[in-house]
Amino acid sequence: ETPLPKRQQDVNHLLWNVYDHHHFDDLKGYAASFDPVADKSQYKDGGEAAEHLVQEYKDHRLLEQHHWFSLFNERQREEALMLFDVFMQCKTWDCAVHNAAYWREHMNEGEFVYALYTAVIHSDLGHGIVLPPLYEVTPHMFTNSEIIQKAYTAKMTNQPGKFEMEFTGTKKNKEQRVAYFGEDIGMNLHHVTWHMDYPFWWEDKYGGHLDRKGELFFWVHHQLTVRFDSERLSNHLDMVDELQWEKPVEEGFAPHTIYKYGGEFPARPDHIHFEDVDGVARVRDMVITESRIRDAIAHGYITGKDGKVIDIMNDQGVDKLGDIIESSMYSPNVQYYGALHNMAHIMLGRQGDPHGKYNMPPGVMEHFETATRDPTFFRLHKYMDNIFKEHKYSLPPYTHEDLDFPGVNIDSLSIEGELKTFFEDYEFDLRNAVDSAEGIAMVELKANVHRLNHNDFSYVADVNNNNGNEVVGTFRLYLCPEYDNNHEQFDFNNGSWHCIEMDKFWKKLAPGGNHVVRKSSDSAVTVPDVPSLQSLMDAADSGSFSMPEYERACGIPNRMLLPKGKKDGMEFALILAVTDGGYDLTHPDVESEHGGTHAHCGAHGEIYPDKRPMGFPLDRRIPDRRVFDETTNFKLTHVKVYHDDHHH
Ligand code: CUO
Repeated sequence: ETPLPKRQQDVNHLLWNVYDHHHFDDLKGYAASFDPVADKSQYKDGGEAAEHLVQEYKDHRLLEQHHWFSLFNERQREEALMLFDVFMQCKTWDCAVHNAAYWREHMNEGEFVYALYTAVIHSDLGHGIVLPPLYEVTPHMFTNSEIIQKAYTAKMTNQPGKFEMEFTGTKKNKEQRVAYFGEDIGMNLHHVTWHMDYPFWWEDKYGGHLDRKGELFFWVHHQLTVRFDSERLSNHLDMVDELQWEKPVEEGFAPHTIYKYGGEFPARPDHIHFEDVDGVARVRDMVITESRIRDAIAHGYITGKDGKVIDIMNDQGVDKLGDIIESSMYSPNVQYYGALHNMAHIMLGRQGDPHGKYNMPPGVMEHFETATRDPTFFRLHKYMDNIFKEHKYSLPPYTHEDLDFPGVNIDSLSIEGELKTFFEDYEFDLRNAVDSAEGIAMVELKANVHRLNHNDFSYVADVNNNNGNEVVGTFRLYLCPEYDNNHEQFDFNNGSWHCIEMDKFWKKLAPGGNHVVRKSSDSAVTVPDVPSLQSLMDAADSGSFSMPEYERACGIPNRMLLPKGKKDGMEFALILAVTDGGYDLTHPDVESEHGGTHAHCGAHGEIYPDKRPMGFPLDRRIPDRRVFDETTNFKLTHVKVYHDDHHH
C-alpha cells in the first residue's frame, strides 16, 4: 500500500490553495487524465457512488465553485456526501487521490474540503494522516474580515505581513470579555472536528456504528457550556441564561467575518424576537418539538416510529435523547421528535434575514467552525443542556453502593505546581486566505492571536488499597466553581452540574499505599496544537513522516485545560473519584491512553473505553451529600486558579 509520507504529502497538496485551484504538478497530472468511472473495479460498490456523482456533474446539478458551502444546507450536504461516499468506496489510496484531484477541479471547494476531511477521518486509507489545521486551510472561517483585508492588501503589494487579530467588538459589549473562548482557533477546531468525528448525517453503512454518539453529543457540549460558564465567572460575568423561543434573543451580534466567496456574514441586532424562517421552520414548530421531548423525559420513554416504547430511565437514556435532540440519523423517530438542535442553529443563523429579503448568506451559527463566535451559541446550548439535565435529574440519585469501591480509600489529594493561567501569542499561516495569483511570488502572511495558556501542574493522590490484591482504579478528576457571580456559594447539589471534566485514566493499584502523580499534559480531554500546514509539508517531503500524537484534532486545546481564574485566585473544588476499573473499563489494556482524547471524543473506531455514564458520578442529582462524604474512594479539596495578567 501507499506509504504514509506519500499519503500525507498528497493530502497536504490537495488542501493547499483549494480556492484558486493552484495544483502541485503531481496532482495536475492526476486531474487532467482521470475518468472516475473508467475502472469500476477500484470501488467496493462496483462504481455505483462514482457513477452517481458523475451523472450529477454531467447534468449540471452540482453547486458552482466560488460559492459558500454550509453543511446545514440539505442539497449542499448531499453533494458533499456523494463525494465522501466515493472516497469511502475506494479500495486503494490511488483511487482516492485520483478522485480527489479530479473532483477538486469540478466540485464546489467547500464541499470538497468537507468530504476530504471526513473521509480521511473515517476511511481506513486515512490511517496515520495528520489533517492540516483547518484554520490554515480555510482561514476565513477562523479569523475576521479586518485580518483578511490586510492579507489581501499585503498580497497585492507583495509585502510580507503579520497582523494582530483582535477579539470581535469593543469593551462596550461586556460579552467581549469572554470572546477569547468562543473565538479561540483551537477551540473552534475542536468543535468542528468533533462534528466530523460524529456527524449528525452518519449512517452505519458508511463504516460501522459510532458508539454512544448521542451521549457524546450531550457530553461534549455540556462541557463546552460549563467551561464557558467558568470563563464568565473568571471575568465577573453571570453564567449564561438559556435561550427561550418566546422571549427576545437578548444579545445581538456583529460577526466581522467574511466568506471567501459570498460576502459578509449577516449581523443580528439586540433584543429581537424570534421570527419564523421561510423554508426552515416556524417558531411554533420549535416549541412543539421541545414539548414532545420534555414529555418523553417526564414519561421516561421515547416512542419509536413503529410505536415501540424505548425506555430512557437508565444509563443509556441520555444516548437516545442525544440522538433525538440533535437529531442524528440514529434518531428512532425523527418524524415526531424533529431535529431541535440542528433546526435551532439554522433558525438563529437566519434571524438577520428570516424571509430571505436581502439574499444574505448563512450566519455564523450555520457552520461548526464559526458557531461559538456568537454568544447565542452558548444560550442555545444551555437551553439544550437544561433539557438533558431534566432527564438526568429524573433518575434516582446514586446510593453508597453505586459509588463505593470496597477496600479503596483516598488519603490525600493535592496539586503540585501552581494553577496559573496567562495569555500568550501564537501565529498561524494566512497564505491560503488569498489567491496565489500566477507570477506573484508567495509572500509570508501570518495572523498573530492572543490565547489562553497555563503552567504545567500535576495532581498528586495517595490511594490506599486494603484488598490484599491488585485492583484497577478508574481515576475521574473534576474542577468545579465554588461561587456564582454574586459570590453565593454553590451547595454540593447545585454546584455539581457545573463541574469541568479535567481527566480520566486507569491505574493498577498495588495492595497497600499508592502514590499517584498525574501530569496535566496527559489529560484525556485535551489535545496539543496540530503542527502548521507548512511543517506538515516539510515533514512529508522529507519522506519519513510519522506523527501519531497529532492524528486526532478533536479535544479541548491542552493550553485551555484550566479556566482563566482571577488575579487573586478563584476558588474551585477539585474532586477525585476512584471507582472500580475492573467493572468500568471496557478494554483489558489498563495503562492505555485510548488515543489520548477519549473522554469527549471517544476512542477512534472502538467502543467508548468507560462503561459508566459520562460525567459519572456527578451526573445525577445529589440531594444528600453525606452519601459522598461517607464514600472513602471520593475526595474533595479546595484549590485556587490564578491569572497572571502579564502577557507572555
Ligand atoms: Cu456543536 Cu450546536 O452542536 O454546535
